[in-house]
Amino acid sequence: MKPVIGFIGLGLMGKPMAQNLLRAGFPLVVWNRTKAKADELTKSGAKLASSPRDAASRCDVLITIVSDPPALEEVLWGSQGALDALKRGATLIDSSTVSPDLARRVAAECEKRGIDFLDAPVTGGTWGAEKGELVFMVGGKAAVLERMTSILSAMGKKFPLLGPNGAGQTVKLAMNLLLAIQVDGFAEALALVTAAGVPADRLMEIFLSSMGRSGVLEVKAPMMVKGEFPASFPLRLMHKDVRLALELAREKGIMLPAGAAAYATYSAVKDVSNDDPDFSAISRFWRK
Ligand code: NA7
Repeated sequence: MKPVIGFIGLGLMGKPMAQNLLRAGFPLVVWNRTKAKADELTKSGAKLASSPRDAASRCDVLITIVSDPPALEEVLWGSQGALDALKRGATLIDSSTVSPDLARRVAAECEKRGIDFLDAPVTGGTWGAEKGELVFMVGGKAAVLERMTSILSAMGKKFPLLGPNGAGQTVKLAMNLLLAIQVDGFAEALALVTAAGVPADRLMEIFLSSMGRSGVLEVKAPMMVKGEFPASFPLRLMHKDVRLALELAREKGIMLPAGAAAYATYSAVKDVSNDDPDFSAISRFWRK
């Protein structure tokens, strides 16, 4: 019999992930702060929980994917928090992007309660979430990951174990730092040619056949040239991830000068954007 899965956080990423679990035949109990986002899932057969605590009490495996560290703390430890309601022997998988330090705190609290825990943030964007082709970056124990394979494969194509709890979040922050800097780099190149009076198309022509091209830029560069930024990965979340990467660097005593510069630019754009754009909207920094 398939385990009952609790799912908390039906945002851009969480909803398609939960849909894939339903499609794969897992019994699903969902909770989202904004209840309406659960409608499609409940129509397709998911049960609706009244709180994180209620979702946790009704499942064998709980998956959380919420915005940021305060949101995760709220769903786990808030007045209706999930952690105290999980059964001994249950498994918690957190796919939010948070600090490695918070992941280790969650792991310690789980251990006290006899609950298995994996930090398993994802990469692949909404496209990967919809297709069930996410890559999970996993921190935790191999035996726990092994038991979760059938669940993770309903949502993703790869789930390598990267080390003990916290390692998944560490690699995720490093990856997003890299993506943030690449997209900032293209935005600067675009600003330079445009300011110098050469049309953006000319830059694109060379860029797409040069060593400078990359997976993320093949998707984001055309959006930046057009000036259209529908959120696939919102700038507010990339801003949070670069901040978490810089905090981790400070904690470890290293400098990330390019990351710090990119953070300042993302911050400036975040402060003037009220439409929740994609992180490629960093190129707005140079718009008059
Ligand atoms: P979204 O689309 O912004 O979704 C965020 C989700 O987190 C959404 O379900 C929110 O509920 C939920 N949230 C935010 N704050 C809280 C609090 N305080 N309590 C409970 N639930 C909360 O983000 P994505 O799906 O793109 O990304 C999710 C994570 O994956 C994030 O860490 C990324 O960096 C990677 P709402 O619907 O707003 O009520």
